Amino acid sequence: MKKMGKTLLAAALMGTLATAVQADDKVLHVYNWSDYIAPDTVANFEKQTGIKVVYDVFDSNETLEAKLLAGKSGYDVVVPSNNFLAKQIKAGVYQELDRSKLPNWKNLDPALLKAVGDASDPGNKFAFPYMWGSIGIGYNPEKVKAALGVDKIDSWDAVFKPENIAKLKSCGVSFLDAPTEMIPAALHYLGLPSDSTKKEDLKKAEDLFLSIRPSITYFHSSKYISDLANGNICVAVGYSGDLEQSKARAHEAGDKVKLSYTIPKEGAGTFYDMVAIPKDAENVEAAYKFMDYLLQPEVMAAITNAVRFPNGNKAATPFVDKSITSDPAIYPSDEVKAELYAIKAPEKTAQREITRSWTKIKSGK
Ligand code: SPD
Repeated sequence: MKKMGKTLLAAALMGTLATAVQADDKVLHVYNWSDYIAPDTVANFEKQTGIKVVYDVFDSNETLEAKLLAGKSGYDVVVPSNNFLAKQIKAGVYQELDRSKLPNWKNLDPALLKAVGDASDPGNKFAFPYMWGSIGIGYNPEKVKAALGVDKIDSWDAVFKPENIAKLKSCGVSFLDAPTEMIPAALHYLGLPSDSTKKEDLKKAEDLFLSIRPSITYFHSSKYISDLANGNICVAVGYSGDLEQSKARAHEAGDKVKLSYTIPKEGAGTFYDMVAIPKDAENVEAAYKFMDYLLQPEVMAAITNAVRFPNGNKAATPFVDKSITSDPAIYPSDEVKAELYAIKAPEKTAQREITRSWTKIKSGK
C-alpha cells in the first residue's frame, strides 16, 4: 500500500511535470517595439495555434541590445533595427533562419530584402524586414502658428535653431531619447556625414543640442504619441508611423487637435526594423510559426493599417488601406526618398562617445 502510494505519487508528479513542459512549449516570448502591432494580431495567432504569447515591448534599440548581449533574454522573437542587427549578427546573437519553415517568405519585397541584406545581413540569413519609416517632425499647426508665426514646418531649422525652438518651448517640444538616431540628425543638419564618428564632428552635434537644450521639454521615444494627440506638446521629433498614429488618435477624438507630420526638406534618417530569432531562444518552433504568420499578406497589412508604418511585404500592399498607401508622409515619393539617409550603427568606441555625449545633452550640463 505504502509502495503503491509512492508509485502513484511519482506518476502524478511526472504527469504534472509533463504538463508543465507541454505548457512551456506552448508559450512564445516576443519582444517588439511599442505601438508596433495591430490590436488583434497576437490574439488571432493564439486562437489559430493554441500557442500563448507573452508580448513585451521596448522603445529603443539600446534597451533591446543590452538584453541580447547579456544573453538568456528569454525572448524567442525580437525586432532590432537593421543597423543594430548588423553588429549583433557579428556578436553571434542570432540563429540562421531555416527558410523551409517560412513558406510565406515569398511574400517579401525582393528589392527591400536586397537593400537591407546588402546593408546589414548579406543573403538575408538572419532576419526579414517588418516595418520601416523615417524620423521627422510631428506638429500641431495651430499651436506652431501661434508660437512661431508660420503655417507649416518644413525644415529642421524649426527645432535646431535656438531662436525658433525657444519660441516653441511654451507649447512643448520633445525629442526621441535615441542617441544613435538624434546625433546623426544633428550631424546631417550641420552638413556633416550623418555617420561621422570624428571627435570634432560629434562635438559639433553635442554643442548644437546643448544650445537648444533649455527649450526641449523632454526626451522620450513613445510618450509623444499621446502627448501630441492630447495637445500637451506642440512639436515632436519622432518616428513617422508613431506621429501618424498620433494624428489618427487626435482625429478619432473629435479633431479638437489637428496634427501634421513632415519629412524636413534637408532630409531625414530612415530605419528598417527586422524580425529575428535569438540564438538561445527556447521555443524556436513557435518562433517560426509566429514569423510565418506575420509574413501572411493580410496579417501584415492589418498591422500597417493599425500602426501606419510601411511594411516589407509586397503581397500585403493590396490589403493596405488606400488612405495609407497614398499618404506621402507614410509612403514617401521617390523624390523625398532620395533625401533620406540610412542610419548607421557606430562601432564600439564611437558608440561609447555618443552615449556619454547624450547623457551630457540630456542633463544639459
Ligand atoms: N513605435 C514603433 C517605432 C519603431 C521605430 N523603430 C525605430 C528604429 C530606429 N532605428
